[in-house]
This record gives sequence, structure tokens and C-alpha cells, in this order.
Amino acid sequence: MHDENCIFCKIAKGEIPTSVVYEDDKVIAFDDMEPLMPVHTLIIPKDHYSDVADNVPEDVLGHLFATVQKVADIKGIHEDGFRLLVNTGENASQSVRHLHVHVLGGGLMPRPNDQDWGTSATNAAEIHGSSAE
Ligand code: DGP
Repeated sequence: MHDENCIFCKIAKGEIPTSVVYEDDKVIAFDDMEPLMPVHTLIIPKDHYSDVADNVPEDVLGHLFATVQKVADIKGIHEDGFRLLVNTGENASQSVRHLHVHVLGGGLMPRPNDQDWGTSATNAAEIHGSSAE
């Protein structure tokens, strides 16, 4: 289950050199080439799924998320905490269409609701207002 045009499939097959953090028969974790934090590692299944909602078998999802703790230990961010991010589809600006979990850490991150979400979230007050009713 590989897509020959997919960059992450090429990384999974070892065809593109990358900074590997952890690897086993099902997943590979490697450092993001555009890090947003001192630690920014991506975990991907070796099989190709376009995103987390692409009928991914539960054992694959389980293995993917079980790898999070291993990566956090290897990177030394387990104790202080870290953030997981799984962009899914267009509205989440997913740029690589191969399921991946971002593991972000190594410093304090603002809570998502502390950030300026810009014009795309101008209905936030409306949403909060309606959910509070
Ligand atoms: P997303 O927006 O969730 O699809 O994030 C994709 C991430 O993948 C982005 O932070 C940059 C990273 N990335 C894209 N291509 C490569 C690559 O060839 N190597 C590495 N290490 N990271 C990549």
C-alpha cells in the first residue's frame, strides 16, 4: 500500500534520506524539515493512508499513537509535555496527503484558544455563544 508519488511513502521506503528518530516494521518517525518547535517530529504509518479519516485500520492507528510515547522518551520531552497535531484535509491545511502525527515540544506553546485565528474564525463568538445556551 504505497503511492509512488507520495513523498512520505518515499521516506518510509528509505528512498529519501531523512533524520530518523524511531522505526519499526509499521511506522517511521523523523524530524520535520520545517520545525515549529525545538522538537518537531512526524510519525507516519509505512502504509499509505491520505489522512486519519481514510479508513485506517484500528491496529494501525493504535500503533501510530503508541509510538508517541517512544518518540517523546527519545526526544526527552515526555516529562515536560508536548502537543500532538493531526492535520486532516483542506480546511486544516494538510500539505502532505499521507497520514502523519506531529509531535511538538521543547518549550511552552500557547493554548489554541489563545492564538489569533484571523479572519477565518470571525464566527468564533457566535459558536461560543450558541454552545453556551
Ligand atoms: P501538514 O501541514 O500537517 O501536512 O505538515 C506536513 C509537514 O511535513 C510540514 O511541517 C513539512 C513536513 N515535510 C514535508 N516534506 C518533508 C520532507 O520531505 N521531509 C521532512 N523531514 N519533512 C517534510
